[in-house]
Amino acid sequence: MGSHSTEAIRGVALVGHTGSGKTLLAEALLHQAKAIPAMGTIERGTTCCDFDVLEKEYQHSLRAAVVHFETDGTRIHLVDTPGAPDFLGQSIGSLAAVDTAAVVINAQTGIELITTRMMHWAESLKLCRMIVVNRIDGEAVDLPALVERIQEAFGKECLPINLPAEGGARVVDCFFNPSGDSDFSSVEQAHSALVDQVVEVDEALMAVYLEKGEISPEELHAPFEEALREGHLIPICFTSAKTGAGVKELLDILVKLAPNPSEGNPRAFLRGEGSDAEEFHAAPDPAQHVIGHVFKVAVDPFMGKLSYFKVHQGTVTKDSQLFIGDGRKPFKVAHLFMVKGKDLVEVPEGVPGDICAVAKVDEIQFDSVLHDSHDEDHIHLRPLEFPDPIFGLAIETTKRGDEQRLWDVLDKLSAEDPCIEVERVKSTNETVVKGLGELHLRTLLERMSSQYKLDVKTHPPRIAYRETITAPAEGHNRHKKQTGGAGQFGEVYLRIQPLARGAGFEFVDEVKGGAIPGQFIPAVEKGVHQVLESGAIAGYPMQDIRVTVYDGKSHPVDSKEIAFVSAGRKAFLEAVGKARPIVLEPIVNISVTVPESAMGDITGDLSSKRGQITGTQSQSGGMLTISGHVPLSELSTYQSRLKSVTGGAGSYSIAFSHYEPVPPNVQQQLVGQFHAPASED
Ligand SMILES: Nc1nc2c(ncn2[C@@H]2O[C@H](COP(=O)(O)OP(=O)(O)OP(=O)(O)O)[C@@H](O)[C@H]2O)c(=O)[nH]1
Ligand SMILES: [Mg+2]
Repeated sequence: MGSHSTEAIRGVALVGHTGSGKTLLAEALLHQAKAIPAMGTIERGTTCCDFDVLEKEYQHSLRAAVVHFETDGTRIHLVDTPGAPDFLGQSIGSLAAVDTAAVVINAQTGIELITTRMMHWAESLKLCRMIVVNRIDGEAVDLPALVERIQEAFGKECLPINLPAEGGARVVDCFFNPSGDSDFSSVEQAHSALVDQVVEVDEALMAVYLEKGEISPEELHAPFEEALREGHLIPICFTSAKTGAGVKELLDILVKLAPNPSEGNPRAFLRGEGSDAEEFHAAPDPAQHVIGHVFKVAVDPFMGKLSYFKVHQGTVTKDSQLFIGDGRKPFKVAHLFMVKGKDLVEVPEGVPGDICAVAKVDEIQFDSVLHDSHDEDHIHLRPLEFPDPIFGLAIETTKRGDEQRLWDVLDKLSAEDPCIEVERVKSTNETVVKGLGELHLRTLLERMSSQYKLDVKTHPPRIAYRETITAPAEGHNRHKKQTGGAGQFGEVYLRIQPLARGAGFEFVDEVKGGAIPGQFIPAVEKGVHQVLESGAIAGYPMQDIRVTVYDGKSHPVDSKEIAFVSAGRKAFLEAVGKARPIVLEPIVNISVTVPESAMGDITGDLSSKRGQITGTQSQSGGMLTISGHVPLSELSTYQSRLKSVTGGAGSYSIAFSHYEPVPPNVQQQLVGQFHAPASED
């Protein structure tokens, strides 16, 4: 592979709803560029990008795949991303590695949930965007209507750059050589709409255009790039990955019009930490220090850890010594690769715009910055916004002794996916894995068993209930034990009162005249804490309580720590029993985005789940976001419920809001299930 200048590199991510044909389109582009001898198919599991065993089985992309190829003296790095909502972590992560987001739309199903979300994500990252309407060979597709809907949803700056002809068997170019007939609006009209839009970014050119009435494609190049950069133009092109219609033209557009890394908007980095951090942009200059950003890590069964990074600045070679983030010790690259699906091709260097990989460097993490000078310590990519992992499963090993391995494997798997979180929940004593949906976690479990041979069982996580009191009360206990020689003696009087929700716990010592000697006060507090942690009525931690110890008695010989711990615990338990204790449950803020037509069903359903609606907001593309709060315990099957109500078009996110008392029947049930631990004295 020859070396390339940055100007001859393109970085493009294929993003969009599942089933729009991104993976097959990548295959068609590779074939068109003669990078593969024949096209594979999704059905036979022979594509370059869906190479993983599970991807072949599911016939869907589950991870981002990178391929590179050369055509017309240009090197194209293409990232094929998963479109299923459960696997968006890697898709969003991939946006950091490219200059162009090609949002692929299925001509038959039109604008879908992930189409809209990807258009917005790409816009917020200031990527140049283009829309590829794929599957135009399908039956009964109404492309003129689809173009109208695209313009309604994403603006008039979405303009066809080519148009389907002969019933979708081929496409005609509307930019370079606008001539011939298309299946719908006139090619000339499409051409002038494009030129009108492009010249709007350049007043001088606009004047020339108005005077001469025509402008050459060469003169349009710079303003075209500017229009793309500013989001003033979003070209629409048409393809069939299956028949090959429009594929050559798409490749041409990528070579001739997609921005090279110095023409796109550079990704924003931050130097420094917290609010002092300063934003800066890497310079796509091969002569400067290296700045690379890791947008994907994967554990390959043969190669070990593979880290994929985009070179944003400088030149990486096999001799480069690179630092990882703020780490002091550099690693030597030794083998530098470019990626083609599952194959790695060793290359001598990577320049700005290249996507490269290094193997077996365990310290590299997703989102690490690689650089070759301590001047570049403390820099990070401006954080990307990922959807919150809200679907949790408690997970445990089936074999005793496997616990540490479970943690190691979870560590590895969560490192590959920014939308997997692993949490040790102390209050429920569970290891909870959280992801974006049921399918997301199912594939994680399958990898655990196939790749790591670890057997686990799962169940829905317990809800983190809390206990508190609603009235002030007093408690007293005298602990007295005489066993043979030395005895145990301690006596405690205390008061408890409820605090504001969320205030936590306060312990006040008001003992006068040494009725309880100072050294035993911590023992009393310890006894109280034992109850706070294990709960008094239903087995959940207690909160929002003030405990004031105000009197007691001690014995010069028999008073011991253990006696005051016990007396403190029992006095507190007695007081709680009189203080009208209740169980609290977590309430979450929820926002549900659904097609407008589903609004009634969704609000009705949330109300039946003890939820409260606080607002609704219209979104583009006929979608609506409904906000409110609802008890977390009511949402255990919400994902599948939402899927069935909206046919898969709905999505939701939740975030903890506050605690509220559970209804009396739930309290009764929780208290009934609780077996208080037997007291040991
Ligand atoms: N008729 C027709 N079928 C297509 C075309 N492109 C893709 N397909 C088929 O559509 C299905 C989905 O294609 P994929 O390439 O896997 O779609 P994807 O966008 O990668 O889907 P995810 O990986 O789930 O996000 C497969 O059965 C493809 O063979 C096309 O242009 N025409
Ligand atoms: Mg795919």
